[in-house]
Formats: sequence, C-alpha cells, structure tokens
Amino acid sequence: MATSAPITGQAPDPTRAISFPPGFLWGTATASYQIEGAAREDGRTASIWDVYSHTPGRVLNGDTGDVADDHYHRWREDLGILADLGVGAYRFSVAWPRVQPTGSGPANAKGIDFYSRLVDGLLEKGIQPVATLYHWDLPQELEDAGGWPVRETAYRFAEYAGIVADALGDRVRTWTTLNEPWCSAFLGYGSGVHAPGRTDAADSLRAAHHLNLAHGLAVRELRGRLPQEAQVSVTLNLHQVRPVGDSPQDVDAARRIDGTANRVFLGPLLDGAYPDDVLADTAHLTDWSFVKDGDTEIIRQPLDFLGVNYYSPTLVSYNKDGAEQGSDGHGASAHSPWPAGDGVVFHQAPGPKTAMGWGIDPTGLYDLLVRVGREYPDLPVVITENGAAFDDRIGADGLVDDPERIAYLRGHLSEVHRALASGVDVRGYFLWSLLDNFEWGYGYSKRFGAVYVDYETQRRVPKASARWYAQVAKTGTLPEAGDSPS
Ligand code: GCO
Repeated sequence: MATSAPITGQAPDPTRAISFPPGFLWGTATASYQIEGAAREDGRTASIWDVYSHTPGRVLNGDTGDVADDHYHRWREDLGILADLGVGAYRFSVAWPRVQPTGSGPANAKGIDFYSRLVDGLLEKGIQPVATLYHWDLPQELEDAGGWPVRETAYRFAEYAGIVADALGDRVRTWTTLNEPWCSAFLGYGSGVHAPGRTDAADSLRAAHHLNLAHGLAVRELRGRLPQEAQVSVTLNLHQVRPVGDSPQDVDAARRIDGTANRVFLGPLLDGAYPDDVLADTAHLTDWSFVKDGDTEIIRQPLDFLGVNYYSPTLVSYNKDGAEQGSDGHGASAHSPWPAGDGVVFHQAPGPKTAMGWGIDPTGLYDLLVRVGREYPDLPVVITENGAAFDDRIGADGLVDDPERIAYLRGHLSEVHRALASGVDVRGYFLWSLLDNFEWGYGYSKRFGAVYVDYETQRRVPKASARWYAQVAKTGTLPEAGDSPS
C-alpha cells in the first residue's frame, strides 16, 4: 500500500477544493458473489449464498447471484471501466467455492485461471489488485459440516488461503483475509438475515471466534508463502456507536453494542484478548470454552493495515420494557444479531437517508477513524468500503444523474481529509461499489454502484458520480461543492 504521511492542519472548509496527500490510494470495491454470476460454471460449487438465495422468502423478489453482473464473462469490459476511472487499486474477492470446490481438496484450475487473468489484466492497466479471501461465500459443504460455529472451518480456511496465495501471490501484493466477520457471524448465525440464515446467539459467538481464528491461521499461511513486501490486513465494518441520550442506561447500551460489534474482533485481532466486558455481557449464552489455549496468540498476527468499512453511524438508547428493536440497518428479523442487546433500541441518524434507510452522517466516519488512530496509532488504516445506495434511473438523455451520491461521497471524503489533518494515518479509500450489484437480502433492488447496471441487458452506464470520482482519483483533489467534472 502506498505510504502517505499524515498531514496536519486545520479542518478543511467543506465548500472548498480539498487536496489529499500524494500517494493516497484511490480505489473501488466489489465482491465475488455480488457481481460474478457463473454460479455453476467451470467447476464452481454452491456457496451458502447460493443455497440461501435459492431458498424461497430469503431474498427480496427471489433474486439470486446466479447471473448478477455476469462479471465472470464481462471482466475485460469492467477492467476498461476501472481504467477509465483512473483508480490506482481494485478491491475484489475470491470465491472460495470457485477455487477450492466443496471447501477442501485440490485447487480447481479453471477457478484459479479466472482470478489469474483478472490480476494480469489489472496489472496491465497499472491497477493494484487488492484481494479479499472471504467475502461470505463459504462452500456449502463446509456449512453442512457445521459452518463457522465449528472449529474445523477455520482450518479449512487456512488451507484455502494457502491455495490462493500460491496461485496469485507472485502478483498480488495486498491481501485481506476476511470482509466484515461481524456480518458473517451475527447476521449469518444470529438474526439469520444473511446466509446461512441460522438464528442461534451462542452459535453466532462461536462463529465470531472461529472467524477470528481463521484470520490468524490464514495470516500465518500468507506470511509463509508471500514475498516479504506483501501487505496483509483484515476488513471490519466497525460501528460508530453513539448513545442517543446521556443516561447511564443509554451509555451502557452503547458500550454493550460497541463490545459485540467492534471489540469482539478488535480485542483478539489487535490486542490479543477478548474484552472482559464482552465475556461478561454474553455469559448468559456461553462460557466461551470454545476458545482454546493458544487461540488468541494465533489470532493476533501483525498486520500491515486495518480495513474499515463505514456507511452510517449506529445510534442506540435503552428501553427497560425491551421495546422492539428500531432499525439497526441490518435487516428485519424475529431474531437479534446482538447477543448483548437486551433493551437496546436502535435509531437512524436524523435527516436525509440513503435508499437503504441509513442515516447520512459523515462525522461518524471521522469519529471512527480518530478512534482507531487513537487506539492503534501504529496501524495504518484503509477505508475499504464507503458509499451509498440511491434510487438511480437512466434519464431520457441516457445518462444517470446521481447528485445525492456525489454529495455523500464528497461529505465522507471531506471527513477522511479531516481525519488525516488530525493525524490519523489513512492510506486509501475504496468506493463501494464499482458496479450496481446483488445487495444480499435486498437482491438487486439497491444500487450502490458508481456504474449503473441494466440487469436485462448487462449494459454498464457510468453514473455522474463515476465521472466525479474519476476526477478525484486522477487529481487527488475533491472539486469544490457544485463543481461538475468535465
Ligand atoms: C458490506 C459488504 C458489502 C455490501 C455493502 C452495502 O459492507 O455489507 O461488504 O458487500 O454490499 O456494504 O451494504
């Protein structure tokens, strides 16, 4: 990852042009199941998302990732779009069931070939490949054997990491083990709004631990196979949790949610231990005996940077009557993804919302970056996802005008710059997402892309935000508010 010395100075005037330090890395991000399609092609076997999306009632409109953006066949065209954007890096994920079908055994040459050609294509265009090993597409066979709540899955992941490192490690210099283990564990095994759709709070905590363990084991595999200069990270969707009021109950609600959203990962991954309050808050569900001697030493591996995904702040209050959870932004379920969330009510930030119903508050990103910088001053940060869904349409002129997205991006990038000015070592920013894509339980109803995808024809139509972001990526400068790129 390119270096960028933190800059110091006054908070920028959000209406003026803002320049980022030389070397700041600009990119876009996608994920395998959300864009590739070709679900049963060239040896790929089913993942938990294939099974989940094909289960009636699980995904809006019965949408699946069977075709998605057909990126598996259109990747050359999509590389051209990336080149037009002028980004320095592209964050993609490798589909485990494509490169190691069934989750164990030898590599599938055709699966490896797809990513090898993608990486070669990126390098030919001068774009740095940033590979995520796991963006939620666990091979279904491993779920059938117990999934992330069972320890064996962590060892299977380490083996898979070694296979991918051997295949791509000569050309891919930047690696992320897991994308958002919180979603995998608590939405997949707690609320059930993500695959595999299980709803057992104790299992969600076991899953969280085995994902942490999988990360540690995988980092050891990567370090043992990759060149010295390779950079290894993990990506967390850290929640910027704020109590709505200043009552002790509201403040404690925020502590409990911060514990099971953030510190259940930050603790073992970066500090080498599960926080005592998280263990205490969840003691009614488990004795944590699934944490074996030596596990936390395995999990805590030196990292080259921390990936942070941010979309919206998390506002909480306490209601002793255990009122219905408000909207935590993670989808409605009869089961909670919060094992320490008794009596917690979730609120969305006031004011304008995205198409996901998420409050728009860029200061949440600033606060999050300052926290990470304060708690882990020697660990560089990369914003591996930030973006927004809006109800984009192709106009009569054939163009997609998305001023709300440009305003969202400008507001959040202004706060990134403010964090840099405050001394936080932020190295890069990846826009979520390059393309409109399969938005999990919402199917194709939510458009996060800088590029519009007409799913009937697979035509790609760069939105106004793509042109705006291309100017930012090429100049390293946020145009003055209202400036429209040429
Ligand atoms: C996530 C995932 C992405 C989502 C994006 C919008 O952060 O949930 O990494 O796959 O599509 O964040 O929800």
